[in-house]
Amino acid sequence: MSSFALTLGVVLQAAFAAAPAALQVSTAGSQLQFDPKELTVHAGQAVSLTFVNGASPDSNLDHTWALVAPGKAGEVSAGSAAAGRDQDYVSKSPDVLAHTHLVKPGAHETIHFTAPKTPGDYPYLCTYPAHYPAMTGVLKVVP
Ligand SMILES: [Cu+2]
Repeated sequence: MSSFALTLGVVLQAAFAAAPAALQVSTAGSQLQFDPKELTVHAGQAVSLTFVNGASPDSNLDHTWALVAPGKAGEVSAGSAAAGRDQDYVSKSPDVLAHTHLVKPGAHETIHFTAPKTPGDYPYLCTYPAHYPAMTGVLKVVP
């Protein structure tokens, strides 16, 4: 390979790594489930994530989407229930890495955050009281 092609390859790779990830996750209709239950991003990548509450508008099923540190989903769920509706049922714990507000049925919210710099499996959950552990998934952060 010529050094030009090699250089071009490195430049393109860097450009793709820097491109923001546009992710979408919704509820599985009115079920207490996320769809999909697995998402993948690169470590340190800029992410824009749209969470759609696909529950029937007359269901009263408010939801959140929150990304948390590995192993902390249960703890964050409990802390979020204690946080109450005034805080959108989202714990202020530093283990919460990114989150939406409380999203009403039929509504959606787009949030922007930087993916964790350390590769690994990061849980996401709905922090509304008692929706965890049903409403959970994994953000796979890859190098
Ligand atoms: Cu929920």
